[in-house]
Amino acid sequence: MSLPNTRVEDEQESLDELAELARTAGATVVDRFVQNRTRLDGKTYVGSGMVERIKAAAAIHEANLLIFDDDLRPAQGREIEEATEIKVIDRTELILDIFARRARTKVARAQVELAQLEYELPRLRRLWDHLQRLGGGIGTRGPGETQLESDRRNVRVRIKILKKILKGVEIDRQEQRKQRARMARVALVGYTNAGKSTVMNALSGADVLTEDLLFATLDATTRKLDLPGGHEALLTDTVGLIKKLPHHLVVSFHATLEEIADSDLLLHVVDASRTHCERYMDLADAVLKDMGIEEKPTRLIFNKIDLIEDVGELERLRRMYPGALFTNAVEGEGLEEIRRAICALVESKEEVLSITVPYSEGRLMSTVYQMGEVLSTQDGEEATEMKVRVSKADADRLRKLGVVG
Ligand SMILES: Nc1nc2c(ncn2[C@@H]2O[C@H](COP(=O)(O)OP(=O)(O)OP(=O)(O)O)[C@@H](O)[C@H]2O)c(=O)[nH]1
Ligand SMILES: [Mg+2]
Repeated sequence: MSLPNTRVEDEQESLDELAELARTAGATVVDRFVQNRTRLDGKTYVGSGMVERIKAAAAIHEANLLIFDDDLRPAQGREIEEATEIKVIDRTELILDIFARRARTKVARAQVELAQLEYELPRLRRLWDHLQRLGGGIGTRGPGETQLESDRRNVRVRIKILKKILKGVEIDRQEQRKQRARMARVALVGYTNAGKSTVMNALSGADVLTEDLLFATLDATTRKLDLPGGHEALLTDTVGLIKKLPHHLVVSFHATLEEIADSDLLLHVVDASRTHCERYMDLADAVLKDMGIEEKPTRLIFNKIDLIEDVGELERLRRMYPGALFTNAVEGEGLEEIRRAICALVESKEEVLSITVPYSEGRLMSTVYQMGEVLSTQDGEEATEMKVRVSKADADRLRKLGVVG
C-alpha cells in the first residue's frame, strides 16, 4: 500500500523483503501489486477495485495465497478473503509461520505458539473457518492444527500456560546472566542473512545453524570466548533484523533485545556483497532504534568480502569506514581482528590489582574469589597478599574497602 508519503524505494525494498520471506516459507511469488491511495479503505484496506484486479490475476496464475505487506485488521482480512476466494495472510502471520516451521527446541516452539495465539485471538473465527475449508498451508501451522476445536477460552488458558513456561525460562536466563555479570559482553547484530551465526561459530566453535534463508536464527545464543592473555568474554548471536519486525510479539525477540541492551559492545555484521549494502546496515540500525537501543559502542563488520565482485566497492567501503573490520567468516578471514577488538574491550573493562586481605576478613576473601580471577596469592603474617583481575566496577569496590595497595 502506497500512501502519499511513502517513498517508492522503501516500498520496493519492503516488497522484496516480503518476497524473500515468502520464499523462506516455501511459497513462490507469481505477482505483486502496489496500491496508490490517499487513504486506506476501512473495509478492504486496498479498495474494492484493487481487490478485483488481484482476484483476476490470481485466477490467471492459479495463485492460492495472498500476502499483505502491512498488518490487516481481522475484519479486513475476512472481507478480502471473501471477495477473492483466496487465503489472505499479512506480514506478521508470514513471519510467525516461518518461526513455527523452524522452531526446533521446546522453548522456541512455546514462544512461537504464544505469539501466534496472541495474534490470532481476535482473528479466531476467520482462522477456524479457513482451517476447515482449506486445510494446511502457510499461516495455519502451529496452534491451528492442534486447537482446531478450541474456543477462545481454551486459547486464553493455553496462552496462560505458555506464559508460565516461558516465565520460568526467563528466570533461568536472568540467573545465568547474573552469574556471568562480571564478564565483558559482546553481541552480534545485523540484518538477517548477513552472516552473524557464521561469525559466531567461527569465533567460538559454537554450532549455531547457518543457512541462506531469512531467520536461520530464532533465538539468542551465548558462548564464552577464550581470548589471548587469559581474557574471557561472552559472545551472543541474535535474531536477524528485518523491516517491520514484530518484535513486540515474539518472546525470543525480547531475549535478543535484552542481550543487546546488556552488551558492552555491538558487532554490527553487514553483508558487504549485497548491492547498496549500507541500506541494510541502516535498516538494521532503524530496527534497533525502534527497539530502544541507541548509542551502544559498535564496531562494523563488513562480511562476505569474498563475494564482492567490484574491487572498487571494497576500496570505497574501506575508505568510508576506516574503523570497520572486513571478513570472510566462512574462510575465517579477518577473525583475528575481531578477536583483537574484543580483547581491547575486555582490557578496558578489567583491572589487575594487588590487594591485602587480613586473615580476620574471611568473608572478604571469598568475595574476592567470586569477583574475578585470582592470579597469585602469598600468605604473610596477618594477611594474604593477592594479585587479582577484576572488573572496573569491582576494582572500585575493593578500593573503597581499603584493601588495595
Ligand atoms: N561466501 C560467504 N558466505 C558467507 C559468509 N558468511 C556467511 N556466509 C553464508 O551466508 C549465509 C547466511 O549466514 P548466517 O550466518 O546464517 O547469517 P545470519 O546473519 O546468522 O542469518 P539469520 O540468523 O538468518 O539472521 C549462509 O549460507 C552462510 O554460509 C562469508 O563471509 N562469505
Ligand atoms: Mg543466524
